[in-house]
Amino acid sequence: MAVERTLSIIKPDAVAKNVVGQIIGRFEKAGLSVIAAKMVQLSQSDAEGFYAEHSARPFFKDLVSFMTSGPVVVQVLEGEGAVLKNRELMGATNPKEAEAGTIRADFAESIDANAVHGSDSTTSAAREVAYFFAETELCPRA
Ligand code: RTP
Ligand code: MG
Repeated sequence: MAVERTLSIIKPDAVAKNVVGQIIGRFEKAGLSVIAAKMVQLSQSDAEGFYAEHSARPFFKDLVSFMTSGPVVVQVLEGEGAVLKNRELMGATNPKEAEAGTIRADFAESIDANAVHGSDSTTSAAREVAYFFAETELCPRA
């Protein structure tokens, strides 16, 4: 399987719950490596630009409001099949539907406060990584 990069965000609810380390531990146990990381408070325009694909959706306002409600941890994860592997570790968008043992099943509260974001394709990952990090800020392992 090809080595990929994916953009992960630990959302404000999980930062507030103090489970950043536990979530990163799950990535590492699954063979993903953190190759860039920062904690940031997103502005409204940061969040709107990041989730631009959802701008016409009814939940967009709530999504932007939630993502700007507190600091987040933005990371680039690298590893074999990183995009799908991260999505599997995260679980379904709605924590009520997330498989047992996934990050959202264990740490998320609701479909809005759902603990983590992960790129949904290698194309999205390339855009999302570049949205937050300059190439010189990445420290590749592979
Ligand atoms: P994310 O982008 O945050 O990783 O989440 P996802 O791929 O699992 O879900 P996506 O469809 O991309 O939606 C982005 C975020 O919008 C909120 N959402 N609310 N009320 C709703 O029906 C609804 N649908 C999506 C969620 O917080 C989701 O994470
Ligand atoms: Mg998504």
